[in-house]
Amino acid sequence: MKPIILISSVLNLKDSKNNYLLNKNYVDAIRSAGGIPILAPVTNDLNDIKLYVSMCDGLLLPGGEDVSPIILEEEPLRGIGYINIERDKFEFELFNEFRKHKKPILGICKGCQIIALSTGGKIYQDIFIQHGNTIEHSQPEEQLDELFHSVSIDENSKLYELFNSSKIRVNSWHHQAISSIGKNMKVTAKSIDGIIEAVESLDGLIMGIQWHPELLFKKHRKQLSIYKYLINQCIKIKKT
Ligand SMILES: [Mn+2]
Repeated sequence: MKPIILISSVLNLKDSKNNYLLNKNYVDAIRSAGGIPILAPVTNDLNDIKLYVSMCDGLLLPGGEDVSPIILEEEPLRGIGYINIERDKFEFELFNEFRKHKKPILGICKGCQIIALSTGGKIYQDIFIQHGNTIEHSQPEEQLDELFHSVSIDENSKLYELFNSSKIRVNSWHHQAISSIGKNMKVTAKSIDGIIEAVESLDGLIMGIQWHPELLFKKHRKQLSIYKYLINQCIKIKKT
């Protein structure tokens, strides 16, 4: 049976019509990689979250709003975008439950930062203010299916095994990033300015990617290997 992948889904804060929101490309990528996507709306009910986790084989934490400065215990910096603390809390609980049951997790963009914070790492609220000298990490939104900046990949990583290359080009649409990684995690890719662009857990069950492979894979097929990795890990876990 195909692995069932839970994807968190949130209210669209930009409209007042109470629509839930998830970019179709996440669903397309999970399906193309061989999984069944299930969209889960934000809840703070821990029992419901446990049920979700028991129903699903793996977790996809998608991109989204900025992490709340309340979660970070910091003051908001200039340029902060939409925040959604209910979503942040939901995704932390999802992460904890999936992790507790050793079920695979893929975090994209904001999801990558949720992974860092969930494992005891830290993030920059704004790389352009806090990191100093960076290259451009914000492509025009309508060009996110195009490759943009390069990243160097650690040869001792699952990510390297997927691309079989120590340097690839990726797209980029973020102003936050991981500043320090958490326990049992390692950095697997960086851009030339030192911004962390990918992480994975030492046990290989968690992968965090700062770029958006789901927006690239239709033109750049190799990028689907990141989603295939999640699905293959789920298949492997189910067999044991
Ligand atoms: Mn970037």
